[in-house]
Amino acid sequence: MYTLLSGLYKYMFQKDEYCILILGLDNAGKTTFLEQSKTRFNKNYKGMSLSKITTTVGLNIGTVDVGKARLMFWDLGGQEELQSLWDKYYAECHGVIYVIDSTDEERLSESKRAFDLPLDPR
Ligand SMILES: Nc1nc2c(ncn2[C@@H]2O[C@H](COP(=O)(O)OP(=O)(O)O)[C@@H](O)[C@H]2O)c(=O)[nH]1
Ligand SMILES: [Mg+2]
Repeated sequence: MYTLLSGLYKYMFQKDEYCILILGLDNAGKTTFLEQSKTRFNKNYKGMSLSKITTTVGLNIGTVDVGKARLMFWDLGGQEELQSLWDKYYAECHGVIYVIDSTDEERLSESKRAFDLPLDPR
């Protein structure tokens, strides 16, 4: 009976969890995207003022509930020395969002290189 009830409870209330990586160069707008998503989808979340977002050091994790799914966003630092860590996270994640600052034309090629990086044979 317990198994039946706990199974029913899980079916009704437990959310499927998915991990989504947010990648891109530093200053591309990754943390801003995450804050905007949290503000939009989490009812009681009072988003931090966009002007207060500073450079992400290490990993910034945010959770967003959409319907029956719980999305865990991993906002990774985009600085060059951190880019080599990106592929360590691929095995753990279900999806990747790659953020590009389309107004920063000077860094578009750098962004492409970083995007291609994990595909390089080592
Ligand atoms: N105008 C404008 N500024 C943005 C946008 N997204 C991010 N920014 C600004 O770009 C800077 C870097 O954003 P941030 O989210 O910290 O980038 P991250 O390093 O990729 O996490 C911040 O000053 C943001 O306010 C956008 O869509 N439009
Ligand atoms: Mg950031």
